Amino acid sequence: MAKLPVSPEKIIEDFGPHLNFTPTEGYPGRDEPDATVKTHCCFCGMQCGIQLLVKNNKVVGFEPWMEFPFNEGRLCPKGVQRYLQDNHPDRLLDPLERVEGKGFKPVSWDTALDRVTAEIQRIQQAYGKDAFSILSGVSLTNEKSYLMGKFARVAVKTSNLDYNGRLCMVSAGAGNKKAFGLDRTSNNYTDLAHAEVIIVAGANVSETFPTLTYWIWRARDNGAKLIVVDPRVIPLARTADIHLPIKPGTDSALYGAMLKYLVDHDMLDHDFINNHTTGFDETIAAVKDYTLEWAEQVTGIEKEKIEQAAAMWGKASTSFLLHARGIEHHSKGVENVLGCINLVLATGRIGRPYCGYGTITGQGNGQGGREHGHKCDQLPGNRDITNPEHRKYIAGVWGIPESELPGKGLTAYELIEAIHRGEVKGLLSICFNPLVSLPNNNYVREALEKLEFYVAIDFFLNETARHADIILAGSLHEEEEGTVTTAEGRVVRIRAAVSPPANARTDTSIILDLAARLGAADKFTYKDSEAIFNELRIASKGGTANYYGITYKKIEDNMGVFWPCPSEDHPGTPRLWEDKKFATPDGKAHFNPVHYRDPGEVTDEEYPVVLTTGRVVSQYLSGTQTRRIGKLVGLIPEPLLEIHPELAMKYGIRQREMVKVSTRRGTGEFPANIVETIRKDTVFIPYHWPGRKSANQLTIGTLDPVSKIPEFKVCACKLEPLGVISRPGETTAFDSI
Ligand SMILES: Nc1nc2c(c(=O)[nH]1)N[C@H]1C(S)=C(S)[C@@H](COP(=O)(O)OP(=O)(O)OC[C@H]3O[C@@H](n4cnc5c(=O)[nH]c(N)nc54)[C@H](O)[C@@H]3O)O[C@H]1N2
Ligand SMILES: Nc1nc2c(c(=O)[nH]1)N[C@H]1C(S)=C(S)[C@@H](COP(=O)(O)OP(=O)(O)OC[C@H]3O[C@@H](n4cnc5c(=O)[nH]c(N)nc54)[C@H](O)[C@@H]3O)O[C@H]1N2
Ligand code: SF4
Ligand SMILES: [Mo]
Repeated sequence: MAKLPVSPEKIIEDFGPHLNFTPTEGYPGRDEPDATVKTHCCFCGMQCGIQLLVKNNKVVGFEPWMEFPFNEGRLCPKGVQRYLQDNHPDRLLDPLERVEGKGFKPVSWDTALDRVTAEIQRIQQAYGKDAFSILSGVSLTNEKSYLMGKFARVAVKTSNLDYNGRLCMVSAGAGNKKAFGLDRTSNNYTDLAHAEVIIVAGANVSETFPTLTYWIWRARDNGAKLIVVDPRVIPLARTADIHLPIKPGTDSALYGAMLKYLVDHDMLDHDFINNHTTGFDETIAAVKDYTLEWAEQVTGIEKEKIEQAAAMWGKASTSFLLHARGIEHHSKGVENVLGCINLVLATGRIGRPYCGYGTITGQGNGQGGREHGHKCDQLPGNRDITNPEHRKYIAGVWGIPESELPGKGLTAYELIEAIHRGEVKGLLSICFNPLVSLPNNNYVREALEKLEFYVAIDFFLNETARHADIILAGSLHEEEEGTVTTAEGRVVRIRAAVSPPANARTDTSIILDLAARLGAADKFTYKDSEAIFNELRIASKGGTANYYGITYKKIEDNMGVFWPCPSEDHPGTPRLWEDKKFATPDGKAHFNPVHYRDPGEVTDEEYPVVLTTGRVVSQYLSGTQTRRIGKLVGLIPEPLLEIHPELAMKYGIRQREMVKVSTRRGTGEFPANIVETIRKDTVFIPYHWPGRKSANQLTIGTLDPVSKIPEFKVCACKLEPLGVISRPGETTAFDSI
């Protein structure tokens, strides 16, 4: 049975070499590169600066970019291997067409794009404009995100466009807009270094944002106290002052009880509450019965620990509260987020140096991509598609009558439901692998089989694209110019280090070509990515996510610019609300009452164990990219079922024994990893694998009523040992779906 490593040395042993990468002169045997290109990692929202080494139009290696202010050269295991996805033998080099029963054959771009155009037109003529849908993704740059929003509304003229951020940041986005009127982390991460108390709730920072750990360690060096809320003793929790091992799905009870403690002990910033907020009285009324005893019973955390955490938070003079998907992937994700924000507002620790709050954005361009219009309810600048003023402004920028701008469409999982109902008949996906990433994926597969036409744009043949009629060979991050916005809100430059190989094309040129074929050429006349960005600047002007003052040159000169940046002479805004003028209509920050309620599915006699899902350090999302990089596969070749020794003993499960895990949606088989670092009533499975290794065979499609995020973090399961010990390597990471 695995022992709990406790010493900081152990953590450094586990993750240190990757966190403190030392620049090298070059690799033995590597030719002198033709060029060194300063750009950013293609993976998570940290968007670490990196230099790619280029030889003969191929990325052949990397060097740290020591000057980039956030990561100062540090990279994680994915960052140091990311260059290996370039030149991969699986790279799509031609458009492909399905040959029924025989797989795919390469076709010319004209054949592929003509077929896509004809199918969009056929489906829309037969069933209406909204019968053709689009799913997009936020590994795409700001330029491409903006382009997809405009393409859907102006060229395809459908309201049914949504994106993979719907599985990621939307609960935080909705909570942030309700409370602050604006959706961005309040301070840049260097402010963490001087916070007295840091709460990290539902974020496995050491594995999912490894380079951010550095700033938490800086704070620890300066004496900061650390509180971690997670059902598992994640690496960050091993050295925390307080670890709150919460029962999945009960966060809002914890934050409610902590708020009541602050009120009962008058640990409040009355001046801030009175002058800069609304809704305090209703909010404390909602938690009046949330005693420590009640919270202990609901959350499974000892009441003394809750009390200690509340007191530690209440006494601090500076603090940072960070959360990620652990509290957001819930049918009450927005309520959990609001519960955290209430703690921040009650103590008035926002809009000041070293006092911050924020969700840690997940995907590479999760921040910028959620601002510029490929959400079904949103227009660029984080405008609202149902607001007449916002519609009028964007219709003006796009040169169409407002009446022609489609309205609000369906969210990602609701689109799958609409396909089942026969209302949606066609799909274009770009940068999204829903068959692996959406919950209840047997149901998703059935939907894909019902589509009359499906086209995917990707550089690898992902599991969903295997169901496509046409696949368009698109481009990698390092093959197009553009910008992304980091989790801090810093807009940075992505450089085209190389051009797409063989007959692959840039995503942008594919979309522009399709727009022209659909008869909208005059609305899509950009000569390059910078021209798209310059239109985005105008479209975002006056919105809450205001990029108007940001130019490519300004980004390059400053290694990034923080939005909001309303004019070209404005320096950008690393720290928000220092003037205490929040972005809400009344200029105040809003408390929101949160009443505790249960998750969508709770355990019972038949399904007695809580199942939660998430990530491991070496794999990224649906794994399309990282399951193709040998060294990353080698680190963690397959998903393991994390289970506590007592629970394992109850079922007679042995280390590495295959365990059948069943829920009301499906069944999977996973080798057990018996660890003391997880609650005794909960099991954890990472979700990066497809087919019978997929955690999403098991998860539930319950959605948050406001954000429509799926409840990936909690459902009920049962366990059955299969009597077979798994030997790593016997099963492959590419089992098809
Ligand atoms: N290595 C790696 N890094 C990544 C990614 C990746 O795929 N791989 N993806 C990126 C993206 S898009 C995202 S969104 C982020 C996600 O980053 P995180 O949110 O940090 O990742 P997860 O593993 O999904 O979940 C975080 C933690 O939530 C805990 N948890 C589960 N249920 C609950 C609950 O009910 N309450 C609380 N408080 N905690 C709970 C889990 O035990 C887990 O440790 O990571 C980004 N970085
Ligand atoms: N059970 C469970 N499920 C989850 C989660 C969980 O915690 N648990 N987390 C959810 C979260 S937070 C997220 S963000 C989603 C992510 O889910 P997805 O968005 O489906 O995951 P990706 O692997 O990013 O899929 C993106 C696809 O885009 C392609 N791609 C990447 N960059 C580009 C590009 O620049 N151009 C083009 N054309 N294609 C590109 C990749 O090759 C890949 O095939 O998964 C969600 N699903
Ligand atoms: S922390 Fe994120 S952005 Fe930085 S190297 Fe790792 S995956 Fe890339
Ligand atoms: Mo995400």
